[in-house]
Amino acid sequence: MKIHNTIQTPEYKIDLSNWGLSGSSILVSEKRLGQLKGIFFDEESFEAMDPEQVIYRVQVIQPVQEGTEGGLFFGNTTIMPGKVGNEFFMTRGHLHEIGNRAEYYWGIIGQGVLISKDREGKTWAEKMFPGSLHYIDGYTVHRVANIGNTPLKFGACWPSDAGHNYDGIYEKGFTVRLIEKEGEPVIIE
Ligand code: M6P
Ligand code: ZN
Repeated sequence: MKIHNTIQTPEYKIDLSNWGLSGSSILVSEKRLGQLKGIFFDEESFEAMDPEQVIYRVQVIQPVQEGTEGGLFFGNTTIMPGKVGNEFFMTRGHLHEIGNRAEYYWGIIGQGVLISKDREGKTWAEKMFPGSLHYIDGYTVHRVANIGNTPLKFGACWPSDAGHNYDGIYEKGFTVRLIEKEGEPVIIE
């Protein structure tokens, strides 16, 4: 609440040791393995795993309603360490519903890789680590994999009208995957 001419306590806080968020309207969600069907390549290994296993958690501050033009959302995602077959746990990945909307990601805890794909179908990847900062241009599919043995936490800030489009992930898929080969993360087509 805004009270005229007073110095107030801010509505939201970040715990700077782990970027955990607190405040009035923070949404928390969890993605379990069973909700990520069709995302991982090795379906046999997928079926053999516990579908209730939590793969990642998301915290988001939504000061305005989703879809509001001009607002900003601020959040973080924690991906557990692990693999399905030899493919690292990762977010589902998405495009923005309003294609030209961009986003920032940054590494907070752990080791990861941001995998991107642009409109022309060109794919590339960037290392994520505490302090890494990533500008994700509009019209770019983005997904993050945890390549370490500990949880990976990354921050995100994006326009409140960007929206999430997951269709492209299933239709055409990512043309690249991040797997472990001889103990090292590698990208395969
Ligand atoms: C980041 C942001 C969110 C996104 C979340 C999980 O926190 O980009 O918008 O929802 O990661 O990613 P996804 O929706 O692809 O599973
Ligand atoms: Zn996004």
